Amino acid sequence: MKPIYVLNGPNLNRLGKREPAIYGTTTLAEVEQICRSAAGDRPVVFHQTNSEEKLIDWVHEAIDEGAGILINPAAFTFTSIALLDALKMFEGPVIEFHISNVHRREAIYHRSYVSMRADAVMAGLGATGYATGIAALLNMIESRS
Ligand code: DHK
Repeated sequence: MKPIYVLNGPNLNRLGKREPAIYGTTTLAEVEQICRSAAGDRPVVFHQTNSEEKLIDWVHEAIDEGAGILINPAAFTFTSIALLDALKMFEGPVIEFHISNVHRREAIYHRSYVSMRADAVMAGLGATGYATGIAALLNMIESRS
């Protein structure tokens, strides 16, 4: 069974301590467990990086190996055409995920390149919302099979 890829961008390694009023106190390790529990029997490839290059490399790996992608690109959401170009090569479902409601924040967080490819965009559910994102991704995969 092909895995789903859960990919996380810059500064998310600091979850738990990073601006808790915005991102809560759930750590990245706890987010990983939330994702693995929500995925059930579906294998999960879970990564976080502060490097745009590494994030793109994992999208390339998903192109060849993955059934779906749930990605929190963090700040690269709003800056990276290279990440958008990589995601355009992925043929399965893509969900763009943000812990916070980016549309209620500063204007720099309002224009997403990733949304030009994403099949769905989730924002504001908090870190536990990753479980909802995983469930939605599994449904998308199932409905396409
Ligand atoms: C995470 C980040 O690091 C920010 O750059 C985004 C996103 C919001 C989140 O809410 O998960 O603007």
